[in-house]
Amino acid sequence: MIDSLQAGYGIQDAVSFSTGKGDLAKAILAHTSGSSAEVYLHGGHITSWKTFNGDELFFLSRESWFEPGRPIRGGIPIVFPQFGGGTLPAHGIARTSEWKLSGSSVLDSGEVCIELTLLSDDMTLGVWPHEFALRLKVMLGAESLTARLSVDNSGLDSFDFQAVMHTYFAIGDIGKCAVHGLEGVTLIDSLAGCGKSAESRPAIRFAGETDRIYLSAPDALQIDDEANGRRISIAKNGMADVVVWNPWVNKSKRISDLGDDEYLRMVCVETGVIEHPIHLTPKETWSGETVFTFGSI
Ligand code: TA6
Repeated sequence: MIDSLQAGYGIQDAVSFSTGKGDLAKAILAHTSGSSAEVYLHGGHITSWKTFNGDELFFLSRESWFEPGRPIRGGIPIVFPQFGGGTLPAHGIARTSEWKLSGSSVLDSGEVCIELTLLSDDMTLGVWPHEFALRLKVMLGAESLTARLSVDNSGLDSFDFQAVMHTYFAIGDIGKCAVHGLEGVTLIDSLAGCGKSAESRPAIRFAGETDRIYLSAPDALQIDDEANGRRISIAKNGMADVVVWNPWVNKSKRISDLGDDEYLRMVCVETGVIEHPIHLTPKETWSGETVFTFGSI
C-alpha cells in the first residue's frame, strides 16, 4: 500500500508515505522552510504540525489508539456528520473511517498540498443512509497549515449535517494559556446544561473542566501558549461555530485514551458548523476551512 501511495502521490522532498503507529498508513508533508505535517489515511486525520525548528504544535495523546474503528486522540479529528452524541456514534463516522488519497501537489505559493477523500459506502450507509463525498485538503506553508473540508451530496435525497475540525493544540501549561476573540459571543456551556449566555471575558483561561460551544463566533481567534511564548492564530471561513474544551482532572481520568496528566498540556479550540446544520440537496457542495498560523507572543 505504501509503495502504491508513493508511486501515485509522492513528490520528491515534499510528499512521502510511510507506515505509522498501529501499522497505519500516513502521509508526511515537508515544506522547504523545514515545517512539516503528518496525516493518517485512518480518519483523514492530521496528527502532527511542526514548526521549521521541529516544535510540535498539535497535541497527540500518548495513550491514543491507532486502530481501525477507533478515533485517534489528538491532532484534528474530523467530526462528520454529527457533533457530539445522538443517533450516530459520538462525533460521527468520518474519524473512524478509512479515507483515500485523492491528490497531491506543490502550489505556486510553495505550500505542500494533499487531498484525502471519504466516499459513502455500505458501511457508512448502514449507519447514516445518505450518499456523500467528504474531502479534506491540507496545505502546509512555512508558518501556516490550512485544512479545507468539503461535502458533496452525491445521492438522490437531501441531508443535513454538522462538521467540525476538533483540533487539539499542544501547549506548555494549561494554567498559562489564553484564548482570545470570543468576548461577547453567545455560548452554550455543555457542563451547565442551562440555555445560552454570553462570554464576558476578553481572554478565556482555564481553572477547571471547560466545554463550551460558541455560536456564530468571529472568524479570527488566537491561542496564547504563554509557557512557550507561542501564539497560534486561527482564521476560519464558512465555519460559524467554535468549541473550547479541556477535560481537566476528573474527566481525563474517565477517558481511557488520554493520560491523566495530559490535560495540562492540551487545549481544544474547534471550528465548524454545529448550531445550524448544513442542508445539502442532491449535487450540492458545502466547504469550510480553517487556517492555522504560528508565531511568537
Ligand atoms: O468538543 C468537545 C467534546 O464534545 C467534549 O464534550 C468531549 O466529549 C470531547 O468532545 C471529546 O469527545 P471524544 O468522543 O473524542 O472523546
